[in-house]
Amino acid sequence: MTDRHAARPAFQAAGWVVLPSIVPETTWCAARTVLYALSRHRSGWRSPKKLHVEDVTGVHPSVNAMVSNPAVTDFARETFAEPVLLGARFRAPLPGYGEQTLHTDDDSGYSGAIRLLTVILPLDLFTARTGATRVLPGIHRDWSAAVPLDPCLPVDGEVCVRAEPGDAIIMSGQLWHSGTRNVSAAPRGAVSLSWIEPSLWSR
Ligand SMILES: O=C(O)CCC(=O)C(=O)O
Repeated sequence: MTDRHAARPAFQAAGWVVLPSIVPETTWCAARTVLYALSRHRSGWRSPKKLHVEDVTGVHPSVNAMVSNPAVTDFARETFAEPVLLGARFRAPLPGYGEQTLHTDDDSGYSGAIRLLTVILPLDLFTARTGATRVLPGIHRDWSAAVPLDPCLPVDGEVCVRAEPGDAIIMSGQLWHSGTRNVSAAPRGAVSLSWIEPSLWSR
C-alpha cells in the first residue's frame, strides 16, 4: 500500500501501485449492491465462472462516481497528454474460478511509451484466498519466458496484490499480471477501467 505522494515513483519503478481509500465507503457499497444485482438478474449471456457486466457506464450514480473517481482521473492525466477512458466493466470470479495465465493488457511485444492504464477498483477484499490479482513487477523486464501455461503455477517474483474495497490498483498495460483462483466461498468483485493515450494507438 502506497501513500499518495509516493504513488507516482512507485508506479514508475514497478509498473503498478495501490492508491488506498480513494472511494468513499457509501459510494463503493452502493455500487457493489447495484452491480451484483445487475450481473445476477439481467438477461443475456452468462458465464458459469464469473458474474460480469461488460459496460457499467451510466448504470447508477454510485457506479458513475467510481468510474470518474478524481484520484484515478488525476493519475491518468499525469500519465497521458490526452487521456481517454475507453471502458469500464464489472467482473466477479466465482468460488473455484478466476485463475488466468499471466498476460499484459497491451501487446506483450510493445516497448514504447506507456499508452494503456488498467485500473481495478475492488468491491470485495483482494487476498490470496479471494483470488487477488498477482503481478510481476517491472514493466521493462521480459517475463514471457517465465510464464507457465498452467495458470495455477506460481512464478518467482510474483506479488499477490492485497487491496480493499475503496482502493484502486493501477497497472501499466505493459505489466504482466493475472487473476488467481478464488478459493473463498463468495465472488470477488471489482470494477475495472481502461484509460488510454489515443495518439499512441493511431499507428
Ligand atoms: O481478475 C483480476 O484480478 C485480473 C483480471 C485480468 O487481468 C483480466 O481480466 O484480464
